[in-house]
Amino acid sequence: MKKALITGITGQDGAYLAKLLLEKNYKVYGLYRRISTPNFWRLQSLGIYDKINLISGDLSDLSSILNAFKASEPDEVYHLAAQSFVEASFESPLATAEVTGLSTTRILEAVKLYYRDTKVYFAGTSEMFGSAYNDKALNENDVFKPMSPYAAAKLYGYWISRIYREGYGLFISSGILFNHESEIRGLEFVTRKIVNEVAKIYYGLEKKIKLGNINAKRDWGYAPEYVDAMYRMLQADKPDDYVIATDETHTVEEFLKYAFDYVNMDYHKYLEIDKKFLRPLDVPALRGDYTKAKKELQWEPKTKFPDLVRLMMGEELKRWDMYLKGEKFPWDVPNYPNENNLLKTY
Ligand code: NDP
Ligand code: GDR
Repeated sequence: MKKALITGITGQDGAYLAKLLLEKNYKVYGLYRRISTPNFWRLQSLGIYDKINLISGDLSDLSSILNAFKASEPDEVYHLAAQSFVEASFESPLATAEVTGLSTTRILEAVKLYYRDTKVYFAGTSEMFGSAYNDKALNENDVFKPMSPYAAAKLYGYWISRIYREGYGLFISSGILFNHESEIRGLEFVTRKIVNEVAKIYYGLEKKIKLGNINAKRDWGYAPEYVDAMYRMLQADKPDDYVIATDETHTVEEFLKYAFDYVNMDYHKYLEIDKKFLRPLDVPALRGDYTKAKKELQWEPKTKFPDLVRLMMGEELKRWDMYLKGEKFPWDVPNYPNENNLLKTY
């Protein structure tokens, strides 16, 4: 039985990846950080919470990482944990550099020093391209021109991963993943924010939706398909970097329109532009060329933009309908780590 260690197990991708690896009969270990309100709702809502071996620790703490390696002895490490919200990186640039950037080196040092046969996936991002997009879909050879502390930190992680791969001969692959969304996406990201607000407006619980730059264009895919690409990268014969995307780009305004269309409402009546949601710098447009992943990993996206909006809207309306009937949201269910799946590392 193969063993995988996932950092960021409580996040969107961590949860979907854990599910995928369990289906492939892996023993799955997850590094999570202790926070005042436990955050295992995604693992619970996917029905896999009791099947994960949880290890408590923080990415900024080298001991946590070494302990997680020791407790799991992993064949594969999927390094997904990060301060992943671009906007927050302008508010906390140093913490972002530490967690999103430098922590990657902690993971790589653990591999270089003690676990040289362990394969590593690094979660790179289309944000690293920043302002490089010029109407041509971006591929692995395009230049990086990051536009946020988050993107700069990820670019550091990307390059240090390449340096350890080439310098020390380690199996380290980076995905350059474009935006991917789902029903369990964090509420602060614009797609989930939109479907959540539209559902509330539909049920009469809210009157307006406030957004920032609605002209920004993104290449939005469906998260469960993207974690499959991560898995494929670590099954390949050799480590490499891959763009994972849909090769389509849409504005935030289009996403908003499709979401309101789903409930037969006109978005113009509810939209308010609020400067509070503008960033000091914002990547204007992104579109990715996944040709290499298609050729070498036999990976391609399946869910198209309108279906993505439909999937997310459908689930969001269901949740608010449950709420109105007095039932709890998935994330309101208390879910403390229990003795059965919590590993002690000391
Ligand atoms: P999420 O924000 O949903 O999850 C981030 C995870 O990192 C959470 O589990 C979070 O824990 C954990 N984490 C944050 N800080 C620390 C820390 N100091 N120590 C330990 N764990 C920590 O992100 P996604 O699942 O959407 O993304 C996964 C990765 O892929 C991230 O690195 C992201 O930057 C990158 N990425 C995402 C894309 C997307 O569109 N989703 C596109 C390209 C790259 P907690 O739950 O406690 O907050
Ligand atoms: P992004 O995602 O920054 O692309 O990073 P986000 O959904 O936050 O923003 C997308 C675009 O929408 C614009 N926008 C708003 N964004 C938010 N969050 N809230 C708003 O109210 C709003 N109004 C307009 C933003 O300005 C931006 O242009 C995501 C994260 O998952 C990263 O971790 C990942 O690396 C990249 O995708 C690829």
